Amino acid sequence: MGQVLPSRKSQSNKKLTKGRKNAASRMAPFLTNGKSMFLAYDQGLEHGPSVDFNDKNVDPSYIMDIAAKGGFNGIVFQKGVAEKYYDGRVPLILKVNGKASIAKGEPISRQNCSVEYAVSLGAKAVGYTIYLGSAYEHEMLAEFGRIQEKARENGIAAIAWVYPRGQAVANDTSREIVSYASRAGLELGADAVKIKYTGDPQSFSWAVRSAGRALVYMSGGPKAPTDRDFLIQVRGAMDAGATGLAVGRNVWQHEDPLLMARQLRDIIFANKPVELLVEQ
Ligand code: FBP
Repeated sequence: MGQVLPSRKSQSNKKLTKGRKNAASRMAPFLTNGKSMFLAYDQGLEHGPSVDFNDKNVDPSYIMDIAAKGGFNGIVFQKGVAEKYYDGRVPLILKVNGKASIAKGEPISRQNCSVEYAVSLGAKAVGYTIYLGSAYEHEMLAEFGRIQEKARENGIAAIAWVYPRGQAVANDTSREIVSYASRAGLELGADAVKIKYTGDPQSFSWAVRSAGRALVYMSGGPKAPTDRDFLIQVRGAMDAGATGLAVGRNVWQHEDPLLMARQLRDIIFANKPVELLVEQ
């Protein structure tokens, strides 16, 4: 009897299933029961040490330790910091572009590290910032396209920081612009998008919806006046369907970063209300 070959339909279904499974599995190193939190530490390049750092957090070893002891699912470094300080305790997301804040004008952030080099440093994902709406948007869209494909070839995730910015952007946290950012991430092939919070769960849920199967991470922002203020934002993002949070300053500028990390874990993984964590 001749061999029974699988039908063309079942072959293509298998390919489709494999493609979808891969999309989820690329982010798997960063997920705990489908949720996660990342510690971001590229502000030394983005803002300069005198703006954000103090005697403690200027030292990347201090941050590596917070990431490990605080139960973070990922640490975000530029390559220079990764080369000298990454110790493997937490999965690495390597930022492959970045810019300083000295020059003003329309923002552009260009690639400074190859995907292959990121992999050689231990990265399980690459991160890339796109300033959507900038006069140089086209350059970043094209570059992210190449990086996303290289990430696929190397079997790692591509995470897009999508920040609408430039003269054309009047309000970078409006429902319209943030959902445009998250959708752009999906359209461009990002496995996950990191976007600003819109200010309330209803409007943020449209941004999550617009991202489709791309996972959504809320971006932390400057340190909030109180813990409660920040935790309310995180609670809102999670209620809106976010996968988690990518945070920097609100953790490592905190006088007790591990306390803040524990409160974030309580919201993200244990689904606790803010009222149970901090006093009114
Ligand atoms: P924070 O939680 O400190 O805001 O970090 C998130 C982040 O995306 C960093 O990765 C990046 O350095 C910073 O924000 C960029 O901030 P901005 O472009 O808004 O100045």
